[in-house]
Amino acid sequence: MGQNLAQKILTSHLVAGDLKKGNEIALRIDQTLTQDATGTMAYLQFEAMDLSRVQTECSVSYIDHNTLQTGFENADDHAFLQSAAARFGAYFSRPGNGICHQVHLERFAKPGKTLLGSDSHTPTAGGMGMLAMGAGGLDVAVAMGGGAFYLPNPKVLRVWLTGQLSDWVSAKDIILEILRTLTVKGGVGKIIEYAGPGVKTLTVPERSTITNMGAELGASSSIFPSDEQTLRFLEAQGRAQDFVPLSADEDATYDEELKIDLSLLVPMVAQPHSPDNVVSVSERSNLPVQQVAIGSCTNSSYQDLMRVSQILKGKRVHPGVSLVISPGSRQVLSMLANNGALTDLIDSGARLLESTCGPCIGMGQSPVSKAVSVRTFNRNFEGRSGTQDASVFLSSPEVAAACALTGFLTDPRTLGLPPSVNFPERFRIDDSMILPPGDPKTPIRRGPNIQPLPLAPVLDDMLDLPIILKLGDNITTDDIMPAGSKILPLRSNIPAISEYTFHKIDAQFAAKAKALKQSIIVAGHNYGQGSSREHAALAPMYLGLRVVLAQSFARIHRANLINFGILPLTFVNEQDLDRLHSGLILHLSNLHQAIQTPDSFTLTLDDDSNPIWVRHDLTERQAKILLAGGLLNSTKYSVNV
Ligand code: MIC
Ligand code: SF4
Repeated sequence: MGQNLAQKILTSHLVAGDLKKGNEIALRIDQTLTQDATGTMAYLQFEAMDLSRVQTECSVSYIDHNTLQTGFENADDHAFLQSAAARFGAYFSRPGNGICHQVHLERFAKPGKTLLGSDSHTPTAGGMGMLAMGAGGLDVAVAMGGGAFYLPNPKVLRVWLTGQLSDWVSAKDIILEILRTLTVKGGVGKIIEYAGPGVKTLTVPERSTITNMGAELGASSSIFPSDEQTLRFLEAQGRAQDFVPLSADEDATYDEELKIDLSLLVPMVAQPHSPDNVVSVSERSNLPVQQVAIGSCTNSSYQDLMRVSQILKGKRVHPGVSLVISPGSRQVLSMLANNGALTDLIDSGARLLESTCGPCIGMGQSPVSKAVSVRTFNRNFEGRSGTQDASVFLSSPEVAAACALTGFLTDPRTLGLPPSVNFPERFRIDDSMILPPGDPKTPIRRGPNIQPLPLAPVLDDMLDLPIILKLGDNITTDDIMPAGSKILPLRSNIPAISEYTFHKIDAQFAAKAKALKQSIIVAGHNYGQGSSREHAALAPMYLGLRVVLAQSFARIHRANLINFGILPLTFVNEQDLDRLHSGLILHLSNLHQAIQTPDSFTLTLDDDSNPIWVRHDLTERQAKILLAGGLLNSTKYSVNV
């Protein structure tokens, strides 16, 4: 029987486990990427493992998240990361060179290879036919050291594309339609594989908009075949030698399928406060808009911004709208400057930002109170923009540009002739802001913002844990550990950043947790969706969180909990969540034995009601990590744990 594309790459990289049997599999990782908000932890962890040089084909350390530099903290992190990259043998993409996923696509991604990144949008490189996955920094540090990456054996969902996009409809509308259909939980445990005659109509940057937002489906990865479009992109990037053709076998089978006729799609928006709250723009048109933000790793390619510049050329941004644009990379920015499109953007009244994540992660450009902000980004979680009461809508660049001109949520099809951008024969290639691996003797620069890593305590056999928080469904890692310009600079300092844990849900959380010393959280489905930030596990661990009992977990966050010694449990009977409330004490006994046997076990309650049945679903490897008090704590630690 033939194989699908995901299975082909999984098979060629499998080092443990069985693709047919389910359970956990382990993969060899060819490339890694880190960014500065998660990278300092990853490199501190790499250092703590006593490894001298990275063992991958290529590891790249990017600076793109924390570039506001309102104090010494960001710059300290940059200096640390630059010295660590040189010493440990990684490439270093300097601040200003661009957003990790955009630059990786342009300069490093290769079809058929595996990529592990300490950022949930690492699957962007799936647009290049690469199996690219997000993970916590510690898992990436292990992969940099040559260790395998473990993940639950994914199902493969085929999205079968037919037809061709109509004028003014774009790749963003395809992924918004998929989010509307499958929801933010719909991709959990799956690789989304794109196929069908519609695939060849999409360029690599368009495909990458789609694979990027597969993260919002909760998918482990998303992937497109490697074909003429891939070759065309690689040739234009001067990397034709990296091309290999790749596609599913004719008789390949899939676990699930979704069919989309591209010609039926219309311009869409995701409404506040979830990327799956999708409707057509026309359903919300005439809503006044105060801010438009164009950029992020989803929609800031050369073609995206060229289309925006054509829409804005010769016109003026509406006086009631603040338009900000952050190009995805220095390559994109210099091409816009070179061909005059930048002048069109400036003349229209757009405000130009650095080629970084910027407003996407609340690093500046928070909108006015109660604003409607239309953004080409991938996440619109409440408060992520930095303005708690803002309503953030996610859209394509075309919709965003139309709103900037009219001051209302606008279906761009009302604007007349659509933009038309030729795919460049050759991108402007200048890798001078990517520093190659340096001298292994390079001293590590450690400013006062770089604090030592806290280690998890060993899991006790018996625990009496008060419920510190009871939460609902789809709790994001932004809820657990918010980002933004005040908190992000503390990513290398766990004692300081832990003060902000669950800050937006309960400003007293850190103080309460410290007073309780040990605690448990109970929650609904998809706990920990969103970002890969391991700070959402590290900081609660530092504050004494020992167990999370949820109806279900997001993949990356569950792995991060285990890596940092927090036991993730799920309910056998989901309705039991209704019986729990904060303050109640849960008793766990014989835990060591319980997590080493596959059976479910019980927690007793101090109100003497019936016990609660729970499951751990840990593999033997994960149970060992928990018993040792987390991955780094394990005395028998090796990169092959
Ligand atoms: C995000 O988009 O939320 C981030 C910031 O890129 C995160 C990583 C982080 O928290 O540092 C992600 O997506 O993993
Ligand atoms: Fe950066 Fe936003 Fe992309 Fe995260 S989603 S990597 S913050 S641009």
